[in-house]
Amino acid sequence: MNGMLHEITSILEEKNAGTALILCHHNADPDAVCSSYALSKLLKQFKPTLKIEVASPESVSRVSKVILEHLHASVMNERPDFEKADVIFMLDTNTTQQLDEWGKQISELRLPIIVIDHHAPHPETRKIATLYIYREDASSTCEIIYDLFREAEIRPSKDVAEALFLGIAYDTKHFTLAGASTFKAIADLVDLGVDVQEMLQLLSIPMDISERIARLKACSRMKLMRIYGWLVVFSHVGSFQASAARALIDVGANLAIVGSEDKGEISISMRSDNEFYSKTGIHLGRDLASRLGELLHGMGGGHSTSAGVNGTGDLESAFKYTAKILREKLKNCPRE
Ligand SMILES: [Mn+2]
Repeated sequence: MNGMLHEITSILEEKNAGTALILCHHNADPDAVCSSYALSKLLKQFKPTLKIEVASPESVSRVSKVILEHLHASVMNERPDFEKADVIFMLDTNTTQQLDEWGKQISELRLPIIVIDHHAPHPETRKIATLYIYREDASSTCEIIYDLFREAEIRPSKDVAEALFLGIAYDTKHFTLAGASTFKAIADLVDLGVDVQEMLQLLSIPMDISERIARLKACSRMKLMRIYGWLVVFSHVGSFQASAARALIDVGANLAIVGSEDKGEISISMRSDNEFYSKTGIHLGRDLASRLGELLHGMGGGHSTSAGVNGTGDLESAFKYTAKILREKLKNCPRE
């Protein structure tokens, strides 16, 4: 991972870049907006004249809005002027589908695309990327950006340290998923003046009514299957699929698959508990989401216990196919 920053700055120099565009996935979460914020500050250190715009299709998430207000920063939601950009960054985003229609547009441009991410790389994204900075062991994209600061031997300002802290805290579910390298980074960030309690307070905004309703509906519509002893649940909601899937895991499922279908467009979120992953070895991103993505003529990917799929078709067939894959895979690892 040495020299990652050098590779980025070489591309900027080679293109004599005047304008850089940083894109994050739709409904951008704190890791996406905070890593974009920190990266833009880092790039400015190398080239103060560089114009940088951060954009995300649709809106950023509710908690991201609170954070942006705290940082006095903004993320554009209108389509950026791709034609004026010299280089495009994709942060915390492993498929172009997560950029909605912008994804197709940027893959048709002949611009260098630099991807910085901690989700399992998607082959299509690899194809369009000029440079792909990926670390699966990183807790978050913010942790990768923090490493870029260290590589540059640049001390992050307090606001950048706060942003990096927030992205890491969010993606590690308040550090329950953090490993040793993450805690070391956090200790450094605290030394830079981050007030931990103040930052955690920013992240804990009450859930809004529509998300609560989506979670409750997901529970009431849930279909429970026992596959070789594993509790697998399927459900559907119009929005907040990821939140609903998390809720179903909290309720007691080993694996939760929650979809939405709108005029043939399908989007599915899946979550599993740690026991499911450690005992079955089923990696949701690689073993389920990407296969389902192919079936739905779309894309799927993600982490071991958290993944998503976008595509076209009908939800019922998608769920049937998922159950079929699971029956094949779980045959050899029943739950005692
Ligand atoms: Mn992330």
